[in-house]
Amino acid sequence: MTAADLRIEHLDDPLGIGSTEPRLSWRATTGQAAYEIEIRHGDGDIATSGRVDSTASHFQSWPSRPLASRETADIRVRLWEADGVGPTAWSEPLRVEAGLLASTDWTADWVSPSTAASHDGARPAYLLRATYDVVGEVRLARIYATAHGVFDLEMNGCRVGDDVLAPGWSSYRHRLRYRTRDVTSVLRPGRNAVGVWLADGWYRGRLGFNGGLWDNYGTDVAALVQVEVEDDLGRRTVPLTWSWAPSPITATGLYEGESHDARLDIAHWSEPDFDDAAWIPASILPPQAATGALESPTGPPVRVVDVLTPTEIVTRPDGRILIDFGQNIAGKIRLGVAGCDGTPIEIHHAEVLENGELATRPLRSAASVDVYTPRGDEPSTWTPRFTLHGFRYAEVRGLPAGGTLLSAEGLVVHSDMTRAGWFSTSDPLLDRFHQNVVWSMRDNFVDLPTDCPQRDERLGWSGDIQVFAPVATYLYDSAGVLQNWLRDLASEQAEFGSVMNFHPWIECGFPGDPAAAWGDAAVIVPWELYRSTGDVGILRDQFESMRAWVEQVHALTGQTGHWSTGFQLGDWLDPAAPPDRPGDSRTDPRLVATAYHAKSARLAAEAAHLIGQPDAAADLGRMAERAVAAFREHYVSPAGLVVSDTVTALSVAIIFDLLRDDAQRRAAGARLAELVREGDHRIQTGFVGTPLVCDALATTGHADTAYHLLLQTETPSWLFPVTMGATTVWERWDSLLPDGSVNPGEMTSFNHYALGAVADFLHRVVGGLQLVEPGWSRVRVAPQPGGGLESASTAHLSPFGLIGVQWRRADGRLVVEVDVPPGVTAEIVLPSPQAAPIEVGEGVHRFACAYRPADADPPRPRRWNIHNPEERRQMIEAGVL
Ligand code: RAM
Repeated sequence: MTAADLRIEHLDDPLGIGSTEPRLSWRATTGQAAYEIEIRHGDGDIATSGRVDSTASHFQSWPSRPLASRETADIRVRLWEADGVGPTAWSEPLRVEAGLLASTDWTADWVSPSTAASHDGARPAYLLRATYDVVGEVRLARIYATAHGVFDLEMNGCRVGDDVLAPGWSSYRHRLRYRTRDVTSVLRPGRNAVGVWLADGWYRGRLGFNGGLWDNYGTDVAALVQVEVEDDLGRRTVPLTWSWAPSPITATGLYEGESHDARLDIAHWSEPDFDDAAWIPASILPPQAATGALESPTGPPVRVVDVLTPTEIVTRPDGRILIDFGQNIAGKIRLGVAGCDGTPIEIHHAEVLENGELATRPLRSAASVDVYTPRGDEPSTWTPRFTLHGFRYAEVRGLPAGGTLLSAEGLVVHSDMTRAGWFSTSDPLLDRFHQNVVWSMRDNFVDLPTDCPQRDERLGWSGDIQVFAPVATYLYDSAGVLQNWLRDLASEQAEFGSVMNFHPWIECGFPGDPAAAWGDAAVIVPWELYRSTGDVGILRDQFESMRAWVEQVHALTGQTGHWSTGFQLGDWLDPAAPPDRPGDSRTDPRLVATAYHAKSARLAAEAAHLIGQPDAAADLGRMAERAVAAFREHYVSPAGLVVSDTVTALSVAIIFDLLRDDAQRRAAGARLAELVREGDHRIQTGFVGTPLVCDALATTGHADTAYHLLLQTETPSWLFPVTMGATTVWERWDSLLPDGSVNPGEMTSFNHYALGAVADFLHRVVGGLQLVEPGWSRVRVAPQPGGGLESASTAHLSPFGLIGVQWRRADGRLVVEVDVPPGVTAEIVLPSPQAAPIEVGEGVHRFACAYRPADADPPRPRRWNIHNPEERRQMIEAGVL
């Protein structure tokens, strides 16, 4: 037995951390009864926790003095087993190093090549360079860097780090993240050079819809780069004098795309002996131009995490080359060309084709066109540096006669999170749907959780992540990314006096009014993070924000609990709403608002209780009671019918536990099943009802109806897009209409994760893996097979290790296999009335029970599955394709 996978906070990178007393986690490879943590400080000081009799192995407090800025420490852990065996050998040490923790640690200047720019289109990127001397041997070198804009670093001609679009997007008025890099091995005795590529990015580039806004955070682009070395003169910050020059990137914007003229490339520009006599001195920004607090990141950087090769390349008669990457991604293309003559080559992007051409209308004003001008005819490879597109197809235009496309790759770009959740079944359509959910999450976790990655939007919409959070935390270790976003939410909530409908907030014409389901992200996202990680610290950090939101809504209800006035987004994108009025749902938005108020007040009360604030818990608890009473008074009939009489209204009442008793629940469940059947098992819900309906059916005894809805392939349904060739989750149920044309709505994305929130049902009910104790120390394995599925499996990489469940049907029996890591207890509840619940611990366990599918309805005719080669062939034969 050992302590493995030592970790601090929610970080994968222990260099440049932002906390002085980071909490420690590890995984015990067998049962742990006690532990000891040892901290060996860089100056030789050693502290230990002593033996602590505890099975806890996550977020344990720092047992030593606080770290100072730049200080290193080696952490080791050893364990004792339950029967007194121990201590084990010490774990491998984890070296942590603090970043710059106080604003006074920053002595470098903010330097800028451009303090104002015109608004007539995407602006260029700039190069900045400086040199410095190192005396004697270099023992250590660090760069601490960030920017107003987006930046890449170079040192002595080498790229430093592999992050993309650093420092990412945060609410820069409040918080700006910096990165710490170890450059010890890059430095040489004598003269060294540091270089920066710098462009507008989110800071100064165009953001938002309705034409968007420029200069959102300032009119400048600037870099803050502090280089510290330890050489024969000791540890010191080297003085840097910066100059700048225009870069070969003549225009670049996140929405617009990037233009790079390789004839303007400057060889060796970040090397020490480069002649920069013609470069222009950079301006030094006055101290008041600096943005909000400089912070170390809470999560991983954005990187190129995958490289796709095309599934098809077609050259058209007019010379345009259409490339299909077979997968809708957030990213960029990497091209290899040769035989060119200095003519610009354009690369256009789109998520789908319409009549064989790129469908670019859904991009709205995000042109997404890159332009690469090679130097000449020698082979060259290029990828844009500071832009990002949401695309599956790219079209290369303008390759000159004699030019050759040597290669084309799709670079997948997003926050480099660890994968943590898997799901598959015997049904290829359902599996492809789940893969689409995973892809939509990846494509929309480019530093912050966004609605979409392609059009002139890509904003941190709170409602979308609120409904998707349980899936996001299951599929990936997304705590670091979401913690960062929640800090922005809390800062801006304090600034504006309300949770906004997206964060970071920009004023591009959308109402900033509080709206249910969107503002409730302030409570529900931290709550879901707490559940998935077991980290009460997240609740502690976010509690003021959680409470402020609930109190704000309580005041809006006039202390009645009934939220009946003001702006609401309601059950957004109900399929019954006309394409140009996505908020016109069948469900009363006041019902949705009151239900969410009850849910958030209850969760906030529980959070208050968990962090030891009993008075706040009592207050919030009273608000919750009032909201529940108001919901019942206004929307629930004594017999259990729910006003609006819609799928969403009933689902909300059942899942948010707003009904009075079992009789009401039974009646609501029966009515819900009836509505779903009357609706021909097609979707009747928007953002609010969609994540809930299957659960609401299953928990009231209508799992068969849930399966029919889940496996429906006619539109609107989850699987209709799959049959149409979708590789991500669409914003609308029919973003592509059945005839293959693009939905006329001006808001038509092919990559929104919100409606994929039903994947939570797939993991918990179809796969059968349910979290019982926050942090996964206790789970319930309770698969509910159905829908004709022969088998299903799901797995989650919990803080204790991988938990897996798989089941299959065989000869009238159901066989369930469960994989339980040390530290986790699993209750097994087989879907058979005879089977009593069983409790198991670590190990691989196998169970079986008699099982006959209860599904009485005849199997439904299905649409073609474009992903299945055989069905694809049949489609071609039938003239469908
Ligand atoms: C759209 C977004 C998002 C949704 C809002 C209300 O513009 O794409 O998905 O949350 O509207």
